[in-house]
Amino acid sequence: MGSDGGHFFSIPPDAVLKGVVHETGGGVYRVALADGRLVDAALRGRLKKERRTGDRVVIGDRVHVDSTDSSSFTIEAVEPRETVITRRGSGGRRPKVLAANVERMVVVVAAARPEPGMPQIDRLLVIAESNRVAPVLVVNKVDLPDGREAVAELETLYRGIGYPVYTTSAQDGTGLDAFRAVLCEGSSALVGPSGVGKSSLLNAIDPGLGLRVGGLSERVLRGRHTTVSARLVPLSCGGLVADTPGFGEVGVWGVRAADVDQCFPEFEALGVACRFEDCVHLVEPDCAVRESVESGNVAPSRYESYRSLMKEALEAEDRRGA
Ligand SMILES: Nc1nc2c(ncn2[C@@H]2O[C@H](COP(=O)(O)OP(=O)(O)O)[C@@H](O)[C@H]2O)c(=O)[nH]1
Ligand SMILES: [Mg+2]
Ligand SMILES: [Zn+2]
Repeated sequence: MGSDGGHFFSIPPDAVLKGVVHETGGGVYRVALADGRLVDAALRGRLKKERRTGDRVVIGDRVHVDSTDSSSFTIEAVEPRETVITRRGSGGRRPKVLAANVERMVVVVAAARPEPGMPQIDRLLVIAESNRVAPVLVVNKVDLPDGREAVAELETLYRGIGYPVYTTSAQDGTGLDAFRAVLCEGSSALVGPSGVGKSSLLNAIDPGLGLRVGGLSERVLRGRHTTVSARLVPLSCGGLVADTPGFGEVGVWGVRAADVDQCFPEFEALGVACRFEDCVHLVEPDCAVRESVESGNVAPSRYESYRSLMKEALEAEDRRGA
């Protein structure tokens, strides 16, 4: 299951400044130092090498910074990560770590415009489950009358499984107090398709942020800083929110076929009841999961998501000859 496989660098004794990476892009790392300063740092050579082999320094990383003079900073070491959010990179052969040390993943969809897609929600929830980051579902734009059915359906399905579901409208303020309380606690990664209102929600919760809404993304509008990949936005209430782009094609990384069912909590509850202990719930006789789909206790959309992820995991294992 998702782990970052020994991400540890020895810490030199003369590195005195500690901080958290808030923004990355173009080889520059913006670090919020423990003393309150926000500085731009470069990577020490051997970390650069690590970076080329795919294990990048990402937002949320806790780093040790050395300062040769008061205006030039170098990241000397990265502390072991408590959590990572990893997805499959483009091409599908490599993992892409989006953020480190984030406590929860907030999956944001819209009640309508754009219409919510359950396969996409399920994939994002599986990314959270497999990385052991607490999942939260937000259904925004509940002010839209054409989204009413979808809101009821999503609430019933995902609350039934046990996920926390928040219904919000950045437009009329519905549900914002409850959602604010979530974001103000610790650190969260906000993920979901573009246009669902992620920036609008952050602005509504913290008007001081002034994030761009609609159309062009922050990244495009910031012109020459187009390589900015992600950033951590500090809220005035104390929470940290990772604004992560690149969740268009949602690929899951690092879940073995035999473990996919562990990312579906409602199957886990039934798992012991299958006839075979190693049942993967596809064609086996006396499978409690398939029987629960038949009897209506497991949603067909969830089982479809499971089958689709199983297919991908099995194909990936075939490619690697596992
Ligand atoms: N009706 C309605 N529109 C919203 C709501 N939240 C955002 N929008 C609109 O949806 C569009 C996309 O919003 P944006 O915050 O940029 O979405 P993002 O791409 O997820 O960051 C904008 O036109 C917003 O004005 C909402 O709660 N209700
Ligand atoms: Mg946005
Ligand atoms: Zn089974």
